[in-house]
Amino acid sequence: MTRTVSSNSTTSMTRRRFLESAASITALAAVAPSILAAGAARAATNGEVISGSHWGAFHATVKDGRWTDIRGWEKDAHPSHQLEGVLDSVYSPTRIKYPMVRRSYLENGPGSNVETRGSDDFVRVSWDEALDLITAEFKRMGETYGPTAIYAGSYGWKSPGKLHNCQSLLRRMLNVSGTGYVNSSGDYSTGASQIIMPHVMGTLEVYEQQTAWPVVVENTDLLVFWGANPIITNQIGWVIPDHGGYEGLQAFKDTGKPVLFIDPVRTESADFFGDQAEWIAPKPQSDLAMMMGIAHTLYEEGLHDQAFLDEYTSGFDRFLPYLTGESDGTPKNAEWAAEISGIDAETIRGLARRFADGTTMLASGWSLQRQHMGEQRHWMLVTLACMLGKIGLPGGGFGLSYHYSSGGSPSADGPVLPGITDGGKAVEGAAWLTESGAASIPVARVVDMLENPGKPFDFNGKNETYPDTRMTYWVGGNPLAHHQDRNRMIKAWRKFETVVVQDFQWTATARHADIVLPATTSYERNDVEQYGDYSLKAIIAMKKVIEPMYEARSDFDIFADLAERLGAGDAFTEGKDEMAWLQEFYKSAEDQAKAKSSEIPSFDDFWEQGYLEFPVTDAGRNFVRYADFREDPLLEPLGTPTGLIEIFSRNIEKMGYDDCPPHPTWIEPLERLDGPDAKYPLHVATSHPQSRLHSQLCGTILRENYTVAGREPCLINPADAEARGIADGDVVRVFNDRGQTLAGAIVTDAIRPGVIRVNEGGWYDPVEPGVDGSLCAYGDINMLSPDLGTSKLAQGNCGHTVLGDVEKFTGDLPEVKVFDTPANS
Ligand code: PGD
Ligand code: PGD
Ligand code: 6MO
Repeated sequence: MTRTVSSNSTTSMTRRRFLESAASITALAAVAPSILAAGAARAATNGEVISGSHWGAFHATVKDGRWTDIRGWEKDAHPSHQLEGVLDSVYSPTRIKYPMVRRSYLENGPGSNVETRGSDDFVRVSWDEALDLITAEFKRMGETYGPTAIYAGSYGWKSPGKLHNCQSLLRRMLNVSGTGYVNSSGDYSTGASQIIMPHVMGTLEVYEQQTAWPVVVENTDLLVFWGANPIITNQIGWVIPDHGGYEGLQAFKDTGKPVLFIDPVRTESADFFGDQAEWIAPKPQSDLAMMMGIAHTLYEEGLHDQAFLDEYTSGFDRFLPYLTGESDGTPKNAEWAAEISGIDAETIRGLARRFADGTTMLASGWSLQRQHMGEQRHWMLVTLACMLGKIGLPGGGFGLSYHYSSGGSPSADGPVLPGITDGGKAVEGAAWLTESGAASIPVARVVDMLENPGKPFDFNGKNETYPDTRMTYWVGGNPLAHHQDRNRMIKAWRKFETVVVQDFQWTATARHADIVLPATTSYERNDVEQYGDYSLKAIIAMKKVIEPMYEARSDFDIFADLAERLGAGDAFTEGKDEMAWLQEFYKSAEDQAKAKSSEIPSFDDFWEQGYLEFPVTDAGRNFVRYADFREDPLLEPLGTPTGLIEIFSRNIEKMGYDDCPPHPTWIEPLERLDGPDAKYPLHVATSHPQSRLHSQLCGTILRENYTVAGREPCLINPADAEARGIADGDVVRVFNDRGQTLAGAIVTDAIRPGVIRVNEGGWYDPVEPGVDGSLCAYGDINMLSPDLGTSKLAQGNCGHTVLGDVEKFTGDLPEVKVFDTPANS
């Protein structure tokens, strides 16, 4: 395909004419649309409809074309309370209603007055005008700057659905039209672990099925949640969550066995387990030291499993001199760990003895690796689990996904639905790592890229060069919420001459864009999706609940329209409309069923019923991670170079990185509580919110249940509050030398002294938009976080490496404006 970008004759085509021509192509579709499906594409005016979301499957009640009520699907025993916000998000004042263009951009063209992004007003334009501007800009980018001018690495939590996968659709449009762009790899969730784990375990670990809950319930003597809050974070799924993790947690609770939480916060999960829960609150970012103190005790007291280390691991002998201090003069013993973690040495020794006595499951969340040197944390957790020797046995070892999308929920043997492809080359076994694009960067290095075009960077053994990008098209993500060091980012953002944002709500990112396109929510279009990220227990018809509001269009239609303007409409749609695509995905499920000599209902019957369930199998219920490897490490080797668990990695050694040595190592992070370079007295935890998915649903009524004085809550220990004259309910200013935000104080002993917490995802609401260092009125905690890579190995984000301070706010209280409808829109 040639790399031609042209605003050819189709650019003058009206939207209606485009839809007509798309419809005529549909007649040629490979899968003939059924009679039912043709009618099904429309939303019912009255009645109940099944659909799905990141928060769960649900029934929606519709009256006279308006969505009036929502209730969890009856087969989901643990629906999320956030479903209420899902309904509200559709009617929120933050909805983007029409295509809009920033005034200076519209009047003066690309690159104009970029410093007024965020303060400039917007002008309503027609769809044709907006899409013409974009296609012209694609063309100019290619002609002026070449194939790496457009950044389309667009990251974010979009919505589930196999067709309206807006990020795949964006890249599909660019790929099929031969428009060059820069892609991204990895994600913000597990940036460090998903790169280090393949070196250590030969696989990603973080998005893989865990030893099934029934096995844990029966065999685990001590369940340890190390920096994990499963009651909160299991509410959501990347697909439609089955919430099976809650059944596991409840069943474990029913056994009365102990559950240990290692977390600076006494979380909702600890509260859930009541008296069974024990809480140890180390200083944040000190976990590696604690793990080493435990490992040292195991070794010192002969409690480690040498036979396991000999048979299943490689390189313990290279790590041991470091652990004992033989190689550097510092034994990593319990006293050493106590100094760093603030947990006394006897407690650390006691943990070693308890872990070794019986079957211990070390279940870790991911905050530990969204920290500077984050790669080391899970590597050391695995090393500790190796010393305990229970990996591959029922209920023992470690797990990196019990807190996420219900890892450990027993699996069914149902089909796996395919989805729309981005037209690039997929990386085997890792659908989110596509090889499409003229260049690619590690996803969290976007600001580095803008600041350093043409400069080299390291990444997992490779040395690459940052491309020179001038335009971005962001869809399904909110970078002005998710990325670190907001002030630095706002400046770097000005390097883009054109910013296109396609969303359904006026996020801070949309407010800092040049061209804003209104997408539909999932609930204004049809799709299909899997139910249960790990259990794959069902397929859900994500039916259109209501007709699109205002001038919103589906992501598929918008990108199909752009592809058409770029001369690649047919290649984009392959002649299929929404329902034809859904039928094609379903056809694959039928084929998979046939291959297993079973049958599933026709598409029409499935659509009518709204879901299709698959029974959980015995194999799913009894699944033990690494049982095969344990049984026979020669016949079932791991995917590492040695086929064994690599406590020492020769591949990493060859990379020669000063910030990622070849075995787990304590290295000082950029900053840590009471650390050598600590400029501020408090650590700021930036955990994931109870009543939001990142920034999603922040613009809804759910906010009423958690804000304090209309701002994002800030947990603070009574000792720290008293020292600063802060009372419960006060508006506070949280700050460091990178940025500042207001928040509302909650004074509580559920947080360790020296640590405060403001959850990630609060909408960025600058009091003086466009002004460097402006105060955020609402509570975007990424005002304070540093923007640096975890290390040269993974280049993940460090959203949890934050020091700062807090004071009572006494000035004139600025209004929170970010949830209002912007002017003219
Ligand atoms: P969301 O709020 O989910 O956050 O960052 P992410 O950008 O994913 O944003 C999704 C956006 O997509 C929303 O604006 C939503 O309206 C839009 N959207 C949803 N569905 C659709 C659709 O169908 N079409 C279109 N066009 N738009 C859609 C999350 C990221 O934040 C993640 S995953 C993590 S793990 C990180 N966590 C932290 C952290 O722990 N601490 C800090 N300090 N920072 C973090 N940032 C990261
Ligand atoms: P966090 O809330 O960041 O969640 O899952 P992840 O496990 O990363 O952190 C979990 C716990 O770690 C918190 O209780 C926090 O106090 C603790 N913690 C923080 N720093 C440290 C530390 O240094 N040491 C120790 N021991 N503990 C620490 C995130 C996952 O959640 C992801 S990536 C996504 S994309 C989803 N996001 C959401 C969401 O936004 N909202 C909800 N309700 N659920 C989610 N689930 C997913
Ligand atoms: Mo994440």
